[in-house]
Formats: sequence, C-alpha cells, structure tokens
Amino acid sequence: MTNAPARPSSDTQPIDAVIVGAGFAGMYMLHKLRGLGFSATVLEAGSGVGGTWYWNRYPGARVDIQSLEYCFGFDEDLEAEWRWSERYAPQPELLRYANHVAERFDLKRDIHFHSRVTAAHWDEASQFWQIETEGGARYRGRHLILATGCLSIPTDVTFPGMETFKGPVYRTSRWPHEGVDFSGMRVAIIGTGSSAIQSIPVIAEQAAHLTVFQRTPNYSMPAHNGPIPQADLEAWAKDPRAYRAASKDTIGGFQNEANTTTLATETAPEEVRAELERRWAWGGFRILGAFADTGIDPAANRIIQEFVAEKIREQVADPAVADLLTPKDHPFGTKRPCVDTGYYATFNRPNVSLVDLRADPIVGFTPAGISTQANDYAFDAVVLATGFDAMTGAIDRIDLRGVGGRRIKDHWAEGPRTYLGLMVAGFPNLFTITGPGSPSVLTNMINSIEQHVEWIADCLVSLNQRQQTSIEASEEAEAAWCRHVAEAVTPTLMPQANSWYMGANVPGKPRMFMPYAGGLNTYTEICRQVAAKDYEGFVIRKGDRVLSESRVFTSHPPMPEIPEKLMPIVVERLTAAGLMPAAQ
Ligand code: N01
Repeated sequence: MTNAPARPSSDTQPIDAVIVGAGFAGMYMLHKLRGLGFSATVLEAGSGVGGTWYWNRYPGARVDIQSLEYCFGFDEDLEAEWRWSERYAPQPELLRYANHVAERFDLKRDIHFHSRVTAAHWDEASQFWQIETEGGARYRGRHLILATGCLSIPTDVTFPGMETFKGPVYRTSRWPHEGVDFSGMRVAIIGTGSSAIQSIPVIAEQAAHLTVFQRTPNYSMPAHNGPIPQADLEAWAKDPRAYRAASKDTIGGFQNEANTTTLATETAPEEVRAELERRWAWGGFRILGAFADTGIDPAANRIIQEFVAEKIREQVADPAVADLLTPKDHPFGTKRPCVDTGYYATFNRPNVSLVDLRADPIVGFTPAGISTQANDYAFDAVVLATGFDAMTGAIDRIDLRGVGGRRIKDHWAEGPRTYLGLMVAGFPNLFTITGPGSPSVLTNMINSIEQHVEWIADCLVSLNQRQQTSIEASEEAEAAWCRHVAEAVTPTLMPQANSWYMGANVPGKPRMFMPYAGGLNTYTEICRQVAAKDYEGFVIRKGDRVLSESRVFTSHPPMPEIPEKLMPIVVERLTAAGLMPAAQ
C-alpha cells in the first residue's frame, strides 16, 4: 500500500485507487477502501455527490424501487437512523440521503468536484494508471475504478434548427438546479421513456399547455406511491439484516415475489387475471414476476400485454389516444418498463395533447416552436427526455488506454467485452462498478453496487496482502463470460426490442445486449466462486513477473431451472444464436 496523502492536489503522488464518479457507487467504494487503509481519491464531474440523483432533477423524478430496499445496507447505524418519507422517495430526498451519507462518513474530503476525467492511460513500466481531468489535473492510481454510472451521459439528440428556437430547451438529465417554473407556458416534451413518464404529469399541472411528442409508447405500471406498506415496514424493522439479505438473494435485487414455476399459458384465465390484478394493485415492477413464461414465451407475453393495454384503455378517456399510448412494437418487459404516478390519466386533461411522431415526424425546430410534417406548433419551452448512451457512454468518453496503448473503444468496437462486468482484458487494475456484462440496470442498483464494491475491495486486499501489483482478466475468461452473458439473455424475449439495453437508441452503436440477465443472486455466487478459486480467469503479476495465471472461467452455477414446456423455445433460440450445437 502506498502512503499517499489523502488529498493530492493536481500532482502525481501515487494513490492506491482513483475512483471516477461520486454517485452511490463511488461514495461507497471510497468509504470501503478508506476503511481498509487504502488511499483513495474520487474525481467527480459535478459539484456535488449523488450521481443520478444529482443530475436528474426534472419534475417528478423519483426512484421506482421501494426506498426501503433502494438504500445502503452496509452500515447498520446508517440504516437505522434514516427514515424514508414515502414508499418511492423523490429526487430531492434521495439527494439529501446521498449528502447525508457523504457527511456521515466524511467522504467529501477525498472527493474532487468539477473534475471530469478525460484520459486514463495504463503505464506498463510503473504499473500505475495515469489519469487526467478536463482542468489538466493529473493523478496516478494503482487502481482505476470507474463508478461512472450506467445512465449518466445523455444521447446528443438534436433537431434541425434547434439553435433558432427562441425559448429554453431543457434536458431532463441536466435539469437546472434552481428548478423551472412552467406556469402559463406552452411546453413541449419529446420522448416517452421513464424520465418523460415521470415528468409529464407534474409539468402538465403547471403548464398552460403540454404537448407530448411520442415516437414509441412504453409500458408503464402505477407506482401507488404513498406511505411505505405496513407489512414491508414491519418485516424490515423486525430484522433489517434478514430483509436486506432477502432483497439481495433475488434475480432483481429487490423483493418482487418472482414466480419461477407457474406458466400463464397453463393457468386458468380467471386465475391469471386475479394474479395480474393483485400485482397491478400492489404496483411498480411486481407484475413482472407474475409467471415463469411471460419473459420467454410470446403467447404468455401477449396475455400480459393485453392486460396492460386494457389498463391503459381504462385510464384514458379518448380511445384513439389510448390506442396511441399502447405499445405494439415490443413484448412487455423487453424495454425497461416505467413506473408512474398518474401518467395515463394526464392525457384526459384539456391542457395536454399527444403527437404521434410515427404518423407525423418532426421536421425541425423553428424560432417559434416545432414543425412536424403536417403541423407547426408554437412553444415557450421544450423538454428533451430523449435518453442516454447507456452503459458504455461514460466509459467511451474517456480516452482510456490499456496495455500497449490499446483503446477501450477499439476493444469494444463490436460491443462491450468484460469479464464479470468488472474487468477488461488488456486493462489491468481497471474495475467497472455495474459495468456492461454485470446485472446492473436489470436490478436494484444499490444492491448491485454493494456487491461490486465489496468484491473489488476484497480483491484489492488480496492483492495487497501478497504484494501483487496488478490483476487483469484473461482474454479467454473474458470471451467465456461474454458467451455466458449471451446465453443468459438469448432464451428470453429481451433481445427482440430496440432497447437501450441493446444499444439500439444510439445511431452506430453496436447491437449487443449489455447487462447480464442471469440475476443478481446467480451473479453474486459466480463472483464469490471466482474469488474463492484464487481469482479464476485472472492473471496476477508483481511488476512484470506473472505470479498466478488462470485463463478459464468455470464458475457457472447451475442455471435456474426452466419449466419443461419452455425448453423447445429456449433450445431453438440458443441454437439459432450459435450458443448450442444443433441437434443431429
Ligand atoms: O430515456 P429512454 P429515459 N425523436 O431511452 C425518445 C432510467 N430511469 O431517460 O423509444 C423523438 O427510456 C425515445 O423514443 P424511441 C430507466 O432505466 C429511471 O426516459 O427511441 N423521440 C424514448 O421515448 C430508464 O429506462 C428512472 O422511439 C426520441 C425517449 O426519447 C432509463 O433511465 C427514471 C428521439 C427516451 O427514453 C432511460 O430513461 C428515469 C428523437 N430523435 C429514468 N430520440 C427511475 O428510477 C429519442 N427519443 C424512476
């Protein structure tokens, strides 16, 4: 371990770990490493902690996993002293929580704000990362830990003539800190993903008129926000450790009553209906886990699609508007579903209108507003809720070079390749928290973050104890992991949607399903086994001397059992993808 000062100022003092990003991942990583005696510095582009909750301040922003589970569990006192005001905390409360954590653990003294990392090069001679920020400050880190977030870089969607528009254009993910007052204004919003679906009902209450420009409708379930359900509160209060452990021991990292055996197609329609109604009434993502076959079998998925379509029709008075709001181009759950408060009912308001961009595309902005092929609209302000360059965007934007000066962008030219979503072959001592190839965005991010941080910390301790200077994923293990990531998702319907999980929302981005769909519980066990086998799949060195070398990845736990009836579909998809030999 080096004896670097806690806060080197723009110098090249060696630091054990340079962490990029002061969201929940970066904050916990810093706390964890400091507690173990490592020197660590966080470089953060923004002026405060909180990551997602620092940047996304749009009206209506709130978490859509219950706050009881979407919070840190690593410190019992922290957990015990914090009380959430609602079932799904709003953004300001989450940001207060992030600041509370930062202050409670005195984190800010090791965080450099306004420090956007632009370059990081692996120096083979010294076995250190050389890191540079936009402001020209330089750092040397034995380890580089990217806690840069999966949804932190907005897509650079622009429209012809946008610069001529006389009013302000806001991006949901770069919302002004002082807020925006839309009172009396004619407002446009472009996009109907989660950010738009949360903000539309709130903006509609304020604006004189809100026009929603929709290209693709999304499925959205009601949050039924309010007080935390008594049963959950009691279960948590009885034994917070057990409650947390139960959350982590799930596919999604939160308690969702996932049913892995009952098939919707083999259940009496009235029972299916009752189950879907029960879950819809509970709210949020609970409906996702209702049956074992809806994520795989198109016929089962259609049952849930029709159920949600009916719910949309119930909420929206105008049948034509309801029809436009009903997704038809992707199976339920294959794009990230949204969780809303009053979204569909908002379209019953006299001051809200919907423009179908499939029928009438945007031609461009004008000084007065937006022109579509058929109409000219006048606006005072425009909101872009057009999404993110997900999972790879923040990493791609760093001039990141590994062994031999190899650029990460070149290594990932055909899609992100990682081992365990944690490390990359040819990039020693580079760790990604919730990186591509890890469960990340398919799960409760905080539980995934805790698992990653703790695994990385254990790894650094192990290296340090043995005076090893570098760890690097082997190419073979990386290839085997990429194959396993593909095996996990291919049986499902998920690759069928043009989702940001697939990189489909960014022109020119390689199409590849980026997160690991095998579940957080399975993934955690895999990572545990890899470490227990003395870091299987990794090459560990002291200087240029190889101390231990493992090139295989054999830690596949048995995949969750798939109901017999679904096996033909699964085999067919795996065979078509070249992941299973064709039957002779
Ligand atoms: O982004 P999105 P988001 N012209 O990519 C449209 C997380 N999140 O910020 O689908 C017109 O989902 C685009 O249309 P289409 C969550 O994981 C979490 O809303 O490409 N429209 C789409 O409708 C979420 O999934 C929370 O046809 C254009 C929209 O913009 C992820 O962040 C809250 C367009 C983008 O939707 C991203 O959500 C918010 C164009 N040129 C977000 N380009 C919570 O935890 C894009 N669109 C609650």
